[in-house]
Amino acid sequence: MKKKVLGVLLAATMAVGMLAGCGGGNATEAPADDAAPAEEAPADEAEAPADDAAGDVISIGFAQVGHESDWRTASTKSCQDVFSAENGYDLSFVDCDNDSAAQLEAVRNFIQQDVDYIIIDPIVSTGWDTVLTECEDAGIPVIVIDRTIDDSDKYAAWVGSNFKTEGLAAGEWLKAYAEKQGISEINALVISGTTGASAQIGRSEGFQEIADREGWNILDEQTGDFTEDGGQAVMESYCKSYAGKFNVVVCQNDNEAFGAMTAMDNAGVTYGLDGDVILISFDACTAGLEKVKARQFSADFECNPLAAPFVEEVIQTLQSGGTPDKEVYMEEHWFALPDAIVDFSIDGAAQTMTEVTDDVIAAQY
Ligand code: GZL
Repeated sequence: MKKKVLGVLLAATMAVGMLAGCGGGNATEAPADDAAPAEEAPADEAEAPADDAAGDVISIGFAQVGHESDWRTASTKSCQDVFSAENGYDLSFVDCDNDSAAQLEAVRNFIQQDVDYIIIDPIVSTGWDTVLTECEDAGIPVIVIDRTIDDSDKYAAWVGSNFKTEGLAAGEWLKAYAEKQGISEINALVISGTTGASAQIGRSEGFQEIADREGWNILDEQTGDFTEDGGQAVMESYCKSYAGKFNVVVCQNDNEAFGAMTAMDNAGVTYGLDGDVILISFDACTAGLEKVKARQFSADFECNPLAAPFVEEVIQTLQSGGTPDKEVYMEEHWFALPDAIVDFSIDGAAQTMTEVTDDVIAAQY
């Protein structure tokens, strides 16, 4: 369908602000001046029919990273639920299976299909300017979600998280928790995410900044590619190479941490609130919070996957001829059990930790 930018008033769906997550979390610092933290979620309004004035369906091409984690599953479901046929959309979804070449090809196919909008969650943050120029030349607005594109700004908006803040939160929490536990020396092993993904870059950068400031030993950092198999393979290697030398393991997503648990179990290494090793994870998916509740994860730092309602607001703004905020930051929460809830700040901003209860787990994604 030819895309149209319409002067259709969508005030009813625009007036309501939006709030990501369960509410009351740590609003992510928005580094850019024009960044606007996401506000109150438009609840029912997000389900309002999105047809344009002609009643035509709005076509969307979505090039998703892959299916590598629980987080990814929730991200995909969020988009499929919001951009459904009953909501007035025609969603062309491509799972790019962590293959950057396939992702670029998917975007070019969307251009050929002349969709109204293209959504991209970029596997890696570079190599995008050429294809985004092709989208611009075709008059197709691009909305980036989750991970960032660092070599081009030819997109209408980005909706996601501040990954460096997540890394800083994990580091500042570890400092406070180690002090509470009377741990004076940190010897950490890091299982990082997909190399070159902005989530990996930001979490590594944030945690390393605290490690450098505190004089911690980062014994090694290897990629687990955000998968459970990857986390297990790296942790098996670590258990051999650094046996008895580490007291912290940082996994850059829950699925890597699940794999690391298996490897440490097999190697007889104890972890979690009652073990020898502090185990830190990111994402805070439902299964991850269950590990926190079981005292196996020491803490879990959320990255909110439910971007679609905020993307829909961007599309509605564009449909009505408006200009969306260039950056929309999702709220994040930092999760632990009471034994591991400590006071800490990020760049002087006091942080709130959320206790993991059965209700919190039931409400997660
Ligand atoms: C982060 C997202 C990452 C998650 C992983 O925003 O891109 O990719 O942390 C996922 O679970 O694989």
